[in-house]
Amino acid sequence: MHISDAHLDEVRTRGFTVVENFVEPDLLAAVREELWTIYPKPEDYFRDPNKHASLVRGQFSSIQYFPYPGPALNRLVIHPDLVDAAKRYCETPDLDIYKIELWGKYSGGVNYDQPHHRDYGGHTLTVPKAADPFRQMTCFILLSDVTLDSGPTKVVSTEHTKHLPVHLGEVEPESDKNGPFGANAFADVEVSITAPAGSIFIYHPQVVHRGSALLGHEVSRFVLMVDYSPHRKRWTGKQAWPTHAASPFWNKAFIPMTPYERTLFGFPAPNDDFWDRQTITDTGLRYEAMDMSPYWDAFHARIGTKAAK
Ligand SMILES: O=C(O)CCC(=O)C(=O)O
Ligand SMILES: [Fe+2]
Repeated sequence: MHISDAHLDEVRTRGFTVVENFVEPDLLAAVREELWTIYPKPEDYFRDPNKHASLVRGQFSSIQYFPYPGPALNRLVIHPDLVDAAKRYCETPDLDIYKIELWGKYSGGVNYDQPHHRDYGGHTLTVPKAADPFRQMTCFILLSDVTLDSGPTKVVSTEHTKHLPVHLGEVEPESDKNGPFGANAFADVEVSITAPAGSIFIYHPQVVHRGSALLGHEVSRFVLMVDYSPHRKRWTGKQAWPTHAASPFWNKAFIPMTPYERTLFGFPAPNDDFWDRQTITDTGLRYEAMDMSPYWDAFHARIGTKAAK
């Protein structure tokens, strides 16, 4: 579903927004089917949690990085409406996807409560620039219904935090149980992000928030986290895609993308002067099934020649 300008303005003015029904029902169903090739179905998990102890050893133990085994999750990270929203939020088509994580949480094992914190410490080497309207855009796509019982993210509107120095609040969420703001800070004003599966929660990495405990009996929560930013800020980022290109799923995820979608991962656009006869030929050998014609066409247009028939 299209993400309106009003929703993006909310991210700018109060730090976050929630758009329900963001993922179409068919795609959501396909994504959920794929989830069970990665995580145990909740009923299977709760039949014998000991069998899956590695998933709940720590808060972050179950996180899985892009790319994924099936096509639906891999498409969801570049959903056209998400890319469109990122273009409008960042006011440029020149974007990076700088983090993709899938996170399944199951109740009963680990306590997912976190202190209030800001995420930016792991998203930039500097501090966020207050005057920069083109911020990093961090998103949680909810893949299961999130209720008060199933560990909603708790968020604090920036109106309650804007007087606090920007450096305050950058912590590893697990490392300091009280957090930099003190115990129970913002308890009265935090908002629980409860929403049905298929919703998207968008915020930015300066926003104070926390993960919360899964309070219900035998409940679970699944989210896909996808973060976008304007390209070329070398001090920002989180994951280096060449590392993930070693995954057995990389080719399946990457080859079907359009040339523009590949640029979101740092791949050179067809008109980039990286491309010459050698690089187009050899990249085509590396990615055997990739259609290299857009790269050839742009190359020939650049040097003023016709493609060989
Ligand atoms: O899982 C959540 O709801 C939030 C987690 C979080 O804020 C974090 O790990 O930085
Ligand atoms: Fe966080």
